Amino acid sequence: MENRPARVLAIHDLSGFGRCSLTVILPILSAMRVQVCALPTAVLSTHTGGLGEVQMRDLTDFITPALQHYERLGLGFECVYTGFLGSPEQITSCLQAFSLWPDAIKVVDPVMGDHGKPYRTMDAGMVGRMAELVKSADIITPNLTESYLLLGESYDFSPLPRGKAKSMLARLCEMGPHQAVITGATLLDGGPCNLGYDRERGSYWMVPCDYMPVSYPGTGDMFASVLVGGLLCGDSLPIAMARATGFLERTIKDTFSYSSDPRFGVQFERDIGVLMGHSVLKEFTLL
Ligand code: PXL
Repeated sequence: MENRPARVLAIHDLSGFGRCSLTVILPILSAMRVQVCALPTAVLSTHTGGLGEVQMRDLTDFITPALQHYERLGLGFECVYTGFLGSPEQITSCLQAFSLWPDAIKVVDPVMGDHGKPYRTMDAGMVGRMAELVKSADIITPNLTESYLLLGESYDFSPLPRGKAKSMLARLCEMGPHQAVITGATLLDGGPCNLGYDRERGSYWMVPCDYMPVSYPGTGDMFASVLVGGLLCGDSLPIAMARATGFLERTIKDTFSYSSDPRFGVQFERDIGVLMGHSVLKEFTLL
C-alpha cells in the first residue's frame, strides 16, 4: 500500500507577486503536511488588485492534457480544490477533474469578486458557469460578495441578521454542496465572522474575528487552504473554520502592525510555523 501524506490537486492561477492563489496555497498546505499537485490555470506577473498592467498567459489548453497525464500515471488525490478560473473552458476541465477522481473531496472556492463587486475578468457567463461548478462541489468557500453573486442577488452592505445568514448558507447548499462556508461576513448582533453550514447535520456555525481597517488580496485563498488542510487532517467543519479564522486573524494583525503596502498581501511567512503545530487559535459557536 502507498504510504504518503494526503494529496490535493489544486487548480488555481499562479500570480508571481502579491501573495495569492498558488503562491500561498503551496506553502500553507505543505506546512500542514499535505502534498499539493499544482495545476496552474494561468500565469500572471501579479494579482489583478491594483498593481498596474499585469502580464498574463492563459493556460486553458494546458489543463485537460495535464489531467490526462495524471490519470495515466494513476495518481490518487484525496481532494480536488479549485479557485480563480479565467475562462468557461477551464470550468469544463475542473468538472472533468471531479469525474476523474470521484472519491476526492471537491472543494470549490468560487473566486469571482470582493467588496460588493465582481472582478474585471468575471462576466455574467462566467458567473453562470461557476454556479455550475458549485453544483458539483462538496464544499464551497465564497466570500460575501461571491455568495450574493451565486444566489443571483444584489450585494447588501448592511450587517446580516442571523436569519438571513442562515438562509443564505442553506440556499447555497441547495445548489448542490454538502457544506458551505461564507467568509468576510458581518452579523448584525455578532460583528465580523466566518459562517458555515453542514446540510446533512443541519448545523450552522460561526467563528467571530476582530475587525482590522485594511483589506489584503489573497486572504480568501489563505483561508480556504487552511480549511482544506484542516479537513484533510481530520478536523470537523467548525474546527477547520476556527483553525483557518485564527490563522488569518493572527497573520493579518501581524502584517497590519508593520504598516506594509496592502497590495503586497499578508506577510504570512512570519506566522506560517503556527500551522505546523496542532493548536487552533479560535473558538467556534453555533450560529
Ligand atoms: O485571491 C484571489 C485572486 C486570485 N487570482 C488572481 C487575483 C485574485 C484577486 O485579486 O487577481 C489573479
